[in-house]
Amino acid sequence: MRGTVVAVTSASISGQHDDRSRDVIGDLASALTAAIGADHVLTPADVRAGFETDWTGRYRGSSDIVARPASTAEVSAVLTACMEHDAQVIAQAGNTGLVGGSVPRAERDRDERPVVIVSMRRLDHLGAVDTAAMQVTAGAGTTLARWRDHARSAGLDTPVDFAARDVATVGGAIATNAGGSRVLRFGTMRQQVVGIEAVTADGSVIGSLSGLPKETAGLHWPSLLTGSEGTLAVITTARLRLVPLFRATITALVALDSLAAAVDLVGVLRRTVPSLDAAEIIFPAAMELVSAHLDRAVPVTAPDGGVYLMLDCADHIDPAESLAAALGPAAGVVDAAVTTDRAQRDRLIDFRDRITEAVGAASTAVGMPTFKLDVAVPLDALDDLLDVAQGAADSDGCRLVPFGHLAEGNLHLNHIGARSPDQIAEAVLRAVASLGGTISAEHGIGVAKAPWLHLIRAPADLAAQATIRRALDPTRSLNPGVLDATARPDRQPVRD
Ligand code: 2HG
Ligand code: ZN
Repeated sequence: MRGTVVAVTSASISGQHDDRSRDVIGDLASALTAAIGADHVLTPADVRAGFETDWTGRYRGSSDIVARPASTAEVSAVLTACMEHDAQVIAQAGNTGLVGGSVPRAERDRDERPVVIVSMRRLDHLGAVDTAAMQVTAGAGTTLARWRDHARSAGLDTPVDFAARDVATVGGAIATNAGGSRVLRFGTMRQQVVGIEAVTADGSVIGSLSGLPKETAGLHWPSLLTGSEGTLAVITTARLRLVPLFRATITALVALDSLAAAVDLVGVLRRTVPSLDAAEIIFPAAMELVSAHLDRAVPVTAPDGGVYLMLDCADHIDPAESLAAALGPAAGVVDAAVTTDRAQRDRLIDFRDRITEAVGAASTAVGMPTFKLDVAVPLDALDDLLDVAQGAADSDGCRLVPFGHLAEGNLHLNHIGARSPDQIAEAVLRAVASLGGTISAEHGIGVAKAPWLHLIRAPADLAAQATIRRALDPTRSLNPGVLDATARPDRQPVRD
């Protein structure tokens, strides 16, 4: 948990407001205290500060109160109080988001309304694993690692996994329709949510946790709320699908002579190796960075113009033979380090899982937050996308570190030391759209991509989305600015 727990006193309300708004915030703090207890209504600026900046340090906003409810009923009481006091609500859990969607808006984009961050961390309950239905109920604040460990303790596994698993939560993963490395086998978070409970801006509780695999009885809340980034309702609990726990695993770090060879190999593996669990692409710039960060030599070397693929297979029977049969004749494979040993696998996987950490360290070293773009294009457009991204990075003078999830054509373009992020975004996101891709594959739109949403959504489409949003949140209280196609790039992001 971040920050210290302190009781509310009127003296602890921040000094940036006039008397009238200080009164409103004081009244709201009292109402929240009555709803969830003084220990969970945090007002001092230094305590709130821990909730006001995102993981990258790029997005920072200001709030008046942090409320920490522990149940759906408490979330409902918090949102009711917020509505009565005309407050805006930012739901936050792990705060590992990368698009500025889980922190409040920057001071300059704020209006007069009070801003409450609703921290979901205390909603971390896990129900008993239903092994027959292969489902479990989890509070929105449950971390992906706890969800996974809980499933594994019952002989099952979780279908979604990614590097931020120790901090990222179920609620955040649903809100952003997160993906990660197992998408090629099990799909994104959207495919895992079989039931949902959420609270709308007026405090109403909607949804169901019955988890019935077949039901056609009106709107499907899991489908509507997944990916809505806290703009339609605050997700409090989810009924989640589980998958078999495959104990026979093998990991291969493969060096290939070209991106085209990697794309072909993944196609072969998807068609012939049903145990394929992950196919992560690491470009040399990312491999060099993570290798230096880990102070560990890469066991295989890709030639100039080559790439690395981190492959993972998992099955009930040893997948080694089928992987070897597919890798052996594959064109363009230069070298491969293959292991079934747990400790050695972890050391190999570090070269993929710790790239974000390595990028973070490099950003700290240059004293600038990294500019991250998460995009996807059809596989045959990846080369063109990389050319545009490299061109934009060269014009800016920053360092491009690309890696991602190859089967979905999903690249994470990290720009270290970027001086003109908006110009890079403009060039890359326009190219992505014209190549038939998406400006966000798994991180969401947040505030970071909102100005470019129009590139991939028609005006009528955006208008229909705005109508749905207004219907559920008529006072525009939930995560304002996020997923807002009318946002202008010069209003965000906040730069140091
Ligand atoms: C991953 O795939 C995450 O590890 C983070 O989506 C990507 O740091 C990033 O750009
Ligand atoms: Zn990713």
